[in-house]
Amino acid sequence: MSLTIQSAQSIFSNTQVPSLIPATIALFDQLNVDDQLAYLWYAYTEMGKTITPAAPGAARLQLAESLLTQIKLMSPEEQTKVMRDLASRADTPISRSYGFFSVNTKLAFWYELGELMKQGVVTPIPVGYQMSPGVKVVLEATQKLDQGQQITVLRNTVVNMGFDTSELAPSSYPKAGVEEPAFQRTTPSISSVKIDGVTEPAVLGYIEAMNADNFDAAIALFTADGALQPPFQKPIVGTAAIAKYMREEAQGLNMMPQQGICEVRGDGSKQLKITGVVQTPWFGVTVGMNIAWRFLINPEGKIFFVAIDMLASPQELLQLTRV
Ligand code: ECH
Repeated sequence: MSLTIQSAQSIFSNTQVPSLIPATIALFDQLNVDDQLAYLWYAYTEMGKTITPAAPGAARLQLAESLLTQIKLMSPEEQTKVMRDLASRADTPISRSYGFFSVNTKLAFWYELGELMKQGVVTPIPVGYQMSPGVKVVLEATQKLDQGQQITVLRNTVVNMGFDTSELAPSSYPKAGVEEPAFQRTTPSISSVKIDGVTEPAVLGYIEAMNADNFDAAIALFTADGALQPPFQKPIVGTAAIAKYMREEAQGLNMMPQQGICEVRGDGSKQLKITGVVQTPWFGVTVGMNIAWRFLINPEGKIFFVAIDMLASPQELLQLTRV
C-alpha cells in the first residue's frame, strides 16, 4: 500500500477540534479596510502592555528600507492610502513590493511602521476615524484567545496583506533571490530531545535539527516526495519546497515537544502524534504556543508527512487518544 498525502492528512483527525484562530480571522476579514487597520492598531497596542516583539535586526529591516523611506516622506493622507492599499491587497507598486516580502520581512516592516507611529512620524489611524461596532466584536473575540493564538492572528493578517504575487514571476521583483537574513536565537538551542512515549529516531532527529536551524539535516529525514503542512495551510510537497519554507519561516524556533503516542500500521509505517510548546524568536520565551505534530513515517523510517496544528486549548496537550 503506497502512502498518499491525502490519507496522511487525516491521521489522528478525531483529535482535531475547531480553532478560534480562523474564526477570529474570518471576523477580521469582514471589516472594512479602515476598521481592519484600527483593529490591528488596538490589538497590537493592547498586546504590547504584556508582551513586545524583539526588534528585527538591521539586515532584515534593510529589505524593507526602501518602502519605509518612501512612506516616511509622504503626507499623512498618502501614508493612510498606502496602508489602505496594503490592507485591501490593491495592485500598486508598494503593495506589490510588499507582496514579495517573506513573512518575517512583512512583520519587520509593520514593526517599524508601528515604531514610527509611536514617534508620530507616521499617522496611526485615518484622520476622523470612528470605531465601528464590528471592530469591538473582533477585539472581544481576540481577548478570548491565549497569547500564542493572538500573535498567530496578528501574524496571519499581516501575511495576507499586500498584492497577491503568487501568480507573478519572481523576476518581476527587483530584489528576487535575496538571502533570508538569520534570526538571532533567544535561548541556547536544546540539544538532547526527550519525548514521553516516543523513541522514533526520525522524529527526535527532526526536532533536534530544527532546534539548531540545521534545515539540511531536517530535510534529509524526509522522503523525496514528503510533505510538511504548517498550521491552517495546505501541505508543502517535496524536499526543495520544504527546505525553502524552513529557511524563510522556521528560523530560530524553540521546539519543546512533551509527550506523544506512536502506532504501527499494517504496512509497517507509523503514525505519531506529539504535543508540546513552540516559541518564536519574535517573542522569545515570553510566549509559548501549544501545538501538535502529526507524523507519518514510512516503513524505512523516513518522514512522509508532518502536520503542525495549533491546539485550541492547553488541555489538548494531554489529549493523545487513539485513532
Ligand atoms: C500596526 C497598525 C497597522 C497595521 C499593523 C500593525 C503592526 C502589527 C505588528 C504585528 C506583529 C506580529 C508578530 C507576530 C509573530 C507571530 C509568530 C508566530 C509564530 C509561530 C510559529 C510556529 C511554528 C511552527 C512550525 C513548526 C515546525 O515543526 C515546522 C515549521 C513551522 C500596529 C503598526 C499590521 C507589528 C511579530 C505566530 C507555530 C513547529 C510550521 C514553522
